[in-house]
Amino acid sequence: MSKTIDLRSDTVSMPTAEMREAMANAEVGDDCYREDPSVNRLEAMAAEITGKEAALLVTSGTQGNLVSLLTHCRNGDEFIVAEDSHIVTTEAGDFAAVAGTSPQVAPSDRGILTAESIRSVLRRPYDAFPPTRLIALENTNNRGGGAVYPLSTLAGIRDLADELGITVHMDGARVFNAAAALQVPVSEVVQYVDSVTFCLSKALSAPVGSIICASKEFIETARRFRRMLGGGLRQSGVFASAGIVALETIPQRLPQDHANARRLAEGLGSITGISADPVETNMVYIDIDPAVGTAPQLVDELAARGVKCGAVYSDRIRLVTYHQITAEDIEATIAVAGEAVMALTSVPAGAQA
Ligand code: TLP
Repeated sequence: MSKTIDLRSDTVSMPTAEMREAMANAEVGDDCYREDPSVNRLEAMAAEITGKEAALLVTSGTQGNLVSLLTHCRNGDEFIVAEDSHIVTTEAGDFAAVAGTSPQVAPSDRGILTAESIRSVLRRPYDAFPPTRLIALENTNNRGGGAVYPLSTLAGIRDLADELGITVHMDGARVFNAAAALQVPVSEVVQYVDSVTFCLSKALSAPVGSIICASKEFIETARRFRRMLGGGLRQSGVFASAGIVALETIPQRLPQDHANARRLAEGLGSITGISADPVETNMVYIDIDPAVGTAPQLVDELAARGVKCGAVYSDRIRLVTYHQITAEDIEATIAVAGEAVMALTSVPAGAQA
């Protein structure tokens, strides 16, 4: 196979020709003076799409989550979160190192919390316990296999947060995928949260950027924290313009990515030695039977045949679809995976690297 099929993440998605053209012709200004027309337009679009009062462009999902944590919490506060959440596991420990917060992990099913699971970890007010200030939800849930929060679950969590007088943040890096899966507008999904961060540079295929959407007051404070973290940019319209095209053109294509992911899981799951998790959005998680080999071994065999993906645990692999991955790429990947498993099983036991 000559073409490389890169399924490591939707972060490797490339800007479309239309995005590149918009970037080349972008109207720009100094965004720290709030004078970049492309940034202003992108933020206004994001606020409208999410149904929030205001929006703020940040450099990455990590920066968006960190700025949101800093805005919601004070040093010493705790936030409730599901195990394996990106915000805790994969953002370089910024919640502790920079925001001075600690996580209180609540049980979840595929990373999806419920009002009941959150209630189970609540503690009485006591001066030995950090004050619980925030619930942080991840939608879709990455390590949960791209799982989507049902709207009724979000409504229950909102009610609980109101009862407790605390706030709710959504790490909505892939909230457009969640909305596509539920077949509802994004505003319906995020109506239950005080703040949401979504990423332009993942399934939406823009080269750079994430956006925080929330109340006007929240965004004004968030702007100060963004500056504190070195995220006050100048002519950022050069990439905000690609974000505008992303919002205009990519969300309607996401159901195709989801169909490709479902077909990929079905094809891979039918190979002896591989089992696939249920697919809800654009992520496919597979487990490899230890009798066949380890996840890193299968990843290497696939890479040798032109398919890139990533081992997340010793027996678990993630593959992610996005708009440059075609239905033909999916069929080619399934065929290559069959060969890769065959190659592993033909190596005598004990001789594997
Ligand atoms: N996730 C990346 C890696 O860090 C694992 C990926 O390939 O999926 N929230 C969620 C749910 C994410 O999946 C990610 C990135 C982020 C936040 C952080 O976004 P960036 O990479 O823009 O800082």
